Parts: sequence; C-alpha cells; structure tokens
Amino acid sequence: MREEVRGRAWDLIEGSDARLFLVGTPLLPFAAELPTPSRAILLTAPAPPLPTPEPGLALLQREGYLLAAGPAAALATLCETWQGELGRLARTLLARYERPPAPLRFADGESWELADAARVMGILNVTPDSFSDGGRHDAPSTALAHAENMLEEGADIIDVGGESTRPGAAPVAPEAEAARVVPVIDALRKHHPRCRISIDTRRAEVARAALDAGADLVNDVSALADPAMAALVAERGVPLCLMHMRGEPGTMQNDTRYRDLVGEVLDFLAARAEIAHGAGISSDRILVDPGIGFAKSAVGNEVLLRQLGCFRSLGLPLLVGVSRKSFIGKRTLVESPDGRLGGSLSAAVAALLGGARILRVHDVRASREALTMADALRRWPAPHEETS
Ligand code: HH2
Repeated sequence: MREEVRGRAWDLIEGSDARLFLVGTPLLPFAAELPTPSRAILLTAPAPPLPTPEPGLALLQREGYLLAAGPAAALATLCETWQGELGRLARTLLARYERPPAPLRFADGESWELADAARVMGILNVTPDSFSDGGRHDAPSTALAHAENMLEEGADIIDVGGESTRPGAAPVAPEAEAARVVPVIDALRKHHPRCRISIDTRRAEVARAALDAGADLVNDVSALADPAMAALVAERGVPLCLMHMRGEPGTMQNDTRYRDLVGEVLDFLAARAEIAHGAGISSDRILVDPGIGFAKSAVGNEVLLRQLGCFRSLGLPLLVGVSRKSFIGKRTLVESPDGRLGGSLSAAVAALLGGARILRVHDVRASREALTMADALRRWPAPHEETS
C-alpha cells in the first residue's frame, strides 16, 4: 500500500512487523497546524488502537497505519503507551533522533565533539579534471600551499582526492590515484604533524597507501563498494565516511529517478553502516553522507537537503558536500563553479540547520564564518552567554 503525502510516496507494508519512520514535518498535510519543532512517526500495520490524544499531538489514522506528529515530548509519551517490541523500537528511534550524535573518535584517541560547532572539511583535489578546481593543485608544491591556506582559513580537516567523481568522470587506475595523493599527504603530514587529513577514495589499495602516509580518515564515496575497505578501516581504527551513490560516476546521472529518494538513501546508508559495524567499525567512527550530486537530479538534491533531518534517525554524524555543485548553478543561474559562493554558503547553512555536522567545502574562510554564525543562532540563547 502506498500513500502520497506532499509529494513523498511512503511504502506501507501491510501485515509485516511494524515499521517506523521519523520524518521532517514539512511533509505532513497538517504541518502548518503543528508547533515547532515537531517530529512525526509513521507506523505501519499492525497499528495499535488510537490512543487518547496528547496535547499538541496530531494523529492521522487510516486502515493499516497511524501517523503521529507533534513535539518530541508528546511523541515520547505516546510511545510509552505502545507495548512490546513496537514501543521499544519507537522509543529507540525517537531517542536517537533527539540525541546529538556521539563525538567522532580518531585512531590517536582525539575526539571531535560535534554537537556545538560544525567542522569544516577543506577540499584538495589533486586531479587534472575535478569539476571546480581540476588542474590547479596537481603538483605537490601547489597542493601543499593550497592545503596550508585552507588550514589558515579555519579548515578542521583537509580532504585529499586523486580521482574526480564528477558526473561523467572516467575511473583512474589505483596506482595512478595513489601516486597523486601520497606525496601530498606525505608533505602535509611532515609540515603539519597535527593537522587532520582525510583521503577521498573508493579503493582500499589507495586508502592503505594514504593511511600509511599519515591520513586520519577515509572518505569513501562508494560506501564500501571495495570489499577490502571495511577490514582495512577497522584494522587501522580510523573514522570512515559512508556516502550514498548509485552506479558509477561516469554514468550515474543517466538515471536520477527514485521511487522514494529520501527513503532509499536512508535505507542504503543504514545497510552500509550495518556492514561497517559487522566488520568491527564502531559507531563513534562512522559518518554518513547523502551524496549531494551523486545520481540525483537538481531537485532531488534540494529535496535531500530540505529533508536532511530524516537522516538523524541513523544516530550517526552527518557530513554534507554541496560546495559549488551544479544544482546550485541551476537554481542561481551561475554557470561557473567558482562563482557559486553565495548559493554554496546558503546550502551549507541549510544543511547545518538540518543536522549536518561536517561540511565539505572549497571556500574555507567564507564557509567557516557562515557556519560559525549559523551554529550560534541555532543554539541561541546559549546558556553561558549574556542576552542583555
Ligand atoms: N563530493 C565530491 C567528492 N567527494 N565526498 C563526500 N563525502 N561528499 C561529497 O559530497 C563529495 C565527496 C565531489 O566534489 P569535488 O571533489 O569538488 O569534485 P570532483 O569529484 O570532480 O573531484
């Protein structure tokens, strides 16, 4: 059974065990009547009897499902009335949604507290063909200078990539990819022993070489497509970013249709996080990323950003990369990726307000300032700050 609610088709599996979703309230037909902030739970068959409504809670019951929305506290009280496995599941998901993710833990024991301040990941593409900065930093000396500049501007981590994954890009042989990134990571580690470095790769062979050279985090845009990746990451004890992508960069934009975009990306990330857990990678070492621009239409990217809050139900920190991407150019009518700063900052702030805790960006100084401001407003009024 399927039901359209404001453009999103929900799968309601009749007769199966209860499934429960937490959704952003703009999806709901009665969103305008709800207090903010609100949450929603969509519960499929077997639906429990309709409870006595809690104040502030909106309930919609149809044959086989129950949709409940309202402030988190009212939903929590509702969940208390549900017995057995259903109640347990509802309470676990609700708690996960409300709780900020645990700090991210690095192999050397340092933790990143992500609840209060978003982190900035500066992009360093050591490639001849990246969509925005291809060919600008492909000599180790210019790459190092660019990384140093980003560190000075406030980057918390430098993401080094040796293969463009822009739409239509051809794959690069792992040896060539490693030959591009290793000298840069080597130099960066030598000159800045304490800086955080991420390796942006889909291949375990490249990740291993990068970790040997001093990288601290693996950013895998294929989310463990290489069967050797999970074991490597587990063995090294480094954090891993799992990103959603469908198909290969060369052809991924040929089909950007989904039956249920948010639901499919959510299910994919949950499944890949399970594989990572199974390989021995603990939750405090996993980041998830909906993969903006990867096998998505321009509107699909906007839908994901608007509904980013749904991904909080995974209970893992969210990393998001919107910087200079083509959906921003389409919306703002700016052809050149370099000219998309305004749209990029706006999308990064929207992502932060939706729950993103690490933003992958080209323009570090401007992003740092925009995110610091947005974080301050998100937390306002801060308990320790004067309001007079
Ligand atoms: N986007 C790109 C590359 N890596 N990693 C994560 N986790 N999330 C992203 O959104 C993401 C990513 C593509 O951007 P860029 O590196 O600037 O371009 P190219 O792939 O052409 O090198």
